[in-house]
Formats: sequence, structure tokens, C-alpha cells
Amino acid sequence: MAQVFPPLEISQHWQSVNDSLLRIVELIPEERLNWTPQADLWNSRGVLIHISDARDGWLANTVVDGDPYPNIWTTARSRDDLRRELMRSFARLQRFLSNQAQLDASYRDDWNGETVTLSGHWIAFHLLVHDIHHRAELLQRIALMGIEHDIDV
Ligand code: NI
Repeated sequence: MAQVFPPLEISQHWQSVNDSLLRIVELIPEERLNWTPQADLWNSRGVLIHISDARDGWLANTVVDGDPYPNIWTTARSRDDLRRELMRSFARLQRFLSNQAQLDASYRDDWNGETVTLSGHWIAFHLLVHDIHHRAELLQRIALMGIEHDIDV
């Protein structure tokens, strides 16, 4: 018999994750977005672009939600740009989270060199983990830069 898992409401919490990412954008001064703790690690601008880019990548290329993949790597430069892209990509994500058929569908994808079948629920969870993972990375950078903040996670 298949294991039955508890039902879970996570989208409200996810909003708070995105809100804290927007707060992080506010906290990092424009001139420090390029700071990185080590030369071969991404700077904060790159991490923030990557968060929106990962949402776009999964939804455009795997889920194929109908919106194009907007390559924001060259267009997202300022804090206003980063804020706008986080809000845009989160609205896109929310459309996916509200679409039961897209969540319940199966998608073929290459994962760690293998072709796998993933559900929309798996993709949603993966993107939530990805947001939280990179939020922790950004909070670490803020701490290393000595920026005080009110984000308590
Ligand atoms: Ni990542």
C-alpha cells in the first residue's frame, strides 16, 4: 500500500520567502551588489538573478507554461531591476501553483545526467527549496558585509 502523506498548505509561507528576498534587495546597497566573499563565487546580484532565472527556466522549459524564457542575465542590473524580476517571476510561479492540472502533470526532464519523470508538485517543492537555499546564502553575505537586518527565519 502506498504511503499516505499529510496534506500541506505552503503557498502562504512561500509568499513570506519572496517578501524576505525583496527585503534583502533593499538591504544591500546598490554599490555592494557586486561584492563576493571569494573570487570564484557569485556576487549577490548574480544570486538574485539566478533565483528568478531558475523559476523562469523550470516554468518556461519544463512545465512549458506558455510564457517565454526571458533571459534576464544582461537586463537585471539595478536593485529596481532585481526587485521587478523577483516580483514578476513570483507572480508566474503563483500562476503555476494555482494550476492544478500543471501541478498534477508529469514532465520529462534531464536531472543529473538521467532522463527522469517529475511531477509538477516535485518541481514546486524543488523551487521552494531553491528559493530558501539561496536566501540563506544571501543572508550569509549580508552578515559578512556587516549589514544589520530584521529578517528572522
Ligand atoms: Ni541555485
